[in-house]
Amino acid sequence: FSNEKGWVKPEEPELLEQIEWFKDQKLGFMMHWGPYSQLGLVESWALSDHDAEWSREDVDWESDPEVFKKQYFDLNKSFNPVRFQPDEWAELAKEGGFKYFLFTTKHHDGFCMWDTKTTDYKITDPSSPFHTHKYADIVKHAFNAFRAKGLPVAAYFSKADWHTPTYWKPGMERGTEMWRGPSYDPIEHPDLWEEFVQFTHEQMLELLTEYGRVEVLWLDAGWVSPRSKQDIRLGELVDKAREKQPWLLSADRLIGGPYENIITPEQAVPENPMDVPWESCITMGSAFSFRYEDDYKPTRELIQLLIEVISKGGNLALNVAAQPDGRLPRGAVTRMKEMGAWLKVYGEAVYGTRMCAPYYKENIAFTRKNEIVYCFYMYENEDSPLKQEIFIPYTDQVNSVDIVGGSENIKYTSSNEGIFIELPETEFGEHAPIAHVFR
Ligand code: FUL
Repeated sequence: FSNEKGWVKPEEPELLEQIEWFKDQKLGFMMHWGPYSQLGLVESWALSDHDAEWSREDVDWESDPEVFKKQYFDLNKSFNPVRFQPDEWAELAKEGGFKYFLFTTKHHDGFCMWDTKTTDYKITDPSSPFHTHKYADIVKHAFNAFRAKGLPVAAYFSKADWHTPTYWKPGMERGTEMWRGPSYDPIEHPDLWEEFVQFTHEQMLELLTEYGRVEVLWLDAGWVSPRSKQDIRLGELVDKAREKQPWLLSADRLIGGPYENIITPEQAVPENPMDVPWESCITMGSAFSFRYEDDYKPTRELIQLLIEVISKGGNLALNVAAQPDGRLPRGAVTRMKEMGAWLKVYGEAVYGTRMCAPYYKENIAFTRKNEIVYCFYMYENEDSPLKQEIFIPYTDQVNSVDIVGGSENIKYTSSNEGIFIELPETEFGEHAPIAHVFR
C-alpha cells in the first residue's frame, strides 16, 4: 500500500500524534461478543444465505432457512451473560500485556450491545433477560472497566445491519434471501437509503458522544461503501465525531477509502511492511466469536506472531472471544497469562518501538527505539535444538550487545557481515526459549 492508494494521512496535529500513540501500543485485545456467541458459529454470518455453506455448520437450514433466521433473530431473548465481569476481563487483558481494547458494539446482525435510542434490538431492551442486570449496558461497563485499568478503547461497528428495516426493501419480509448488502438499490430508493444513513449516523454518534473517549472507530462491512453505491457519508459523521473527539482515528476497511487512517488486514500478516499505520486482526481461536471446544493457537505461536507483526511496523489486535455466559474461556486465559509473563520480561523490545532496517528474515526479527536496536532470535518449537552460537545479520556499527532478561555479559564479535554471538551456558533453560532477545 502507498499513501495514494490506501491511507489518508490526516493533517491535524492531534491526529498525527494519535497515530504515533497507536503505533506505540502494539498489542490490542479484540473481542467479538453478542447473542451469536450462543451458537458457537462464525460471528453473525449464519444469517447470510449466500454464506450458508460455511457459516451454518450443523444447522439444518436447507429444510427451512426462514425459520432458522427467525430463530437467529430471537437469540437476544436467551442471551443472558450473568457471569459477565468487565473488571476481570480488563484485569486479565492488562496482565496479558494488552494495551487497548477493541470491542464489537454491533456486528452484522444489528444487535446493539449498548443502550441505544435507535432500536429495541439491544441488550438493554426488556426483551433481553439481561436488561435488569447492573452491567446491562455492556459497552458502557466494558469500556469503563478497561479505561479504569489504563487500557483505552476502540469501537468495532458494522456498517451493514441485517436486522434494521431500512436495510430491507419495503414489503420484503426481513430476512428473506439475505445477502450482505441492502436488499434494494440505494440509487433507486434514495429515501430508504437516507433513512438508513441517518440511523447509522445516530448510532455511531451515540457511541462517540455518550460512551466516553474512543481512540479508534473501527468500521467493518467494507462492502457498504461509495464504491458499491452504498454511501453512508462517513466523512460527515467522522467530522461531527471529531468535534467532540479530535483525536479519533477511523479505520474504514475499504482498502483505499478516504476514511482509512489505519489499514486492517484480517487473519493475515502483510508479507512486506507497509508505510501506513496498520493493525492485523487475528484470532486466538478458530473464529472471531466463541466456538465450543475451540482450539487456541499455542502461546509460542502467538508471541512469534506478535514479533513478526511489530517487526513489520504493525499492531496485533489479537481476538479473544468471550463465552455466552460472559467469562473468558480457560484456554484463552492461560495463553493470555503466558503472553503477559513473557512480555513482562521482553516488553521493552516490543512497546513503543519502530521498524528497523533490517526488519524480519526467517527466524530473526528486529525493532528499534531510537539508538537501541532489539533483535529477536526465534526458535520454532520447544524441542528445537538450542543454539549457543548465533549469527545476526545486522551490519550497522554497534557499541554493545547484551541479552534482555539475562544477567550475563555476552561475548560477541561484529564485522561487515553481521554480529556473531556466543551465549554462555547459563542462558539456557530446560526448553528452547520462544526467542532470545538481544539489545
Ligand atoms: C469481518 C467480519 O465479517 C467478521 O465477522 C469479523 O468481524 C472480522 C473482524 O471482520 O469482515
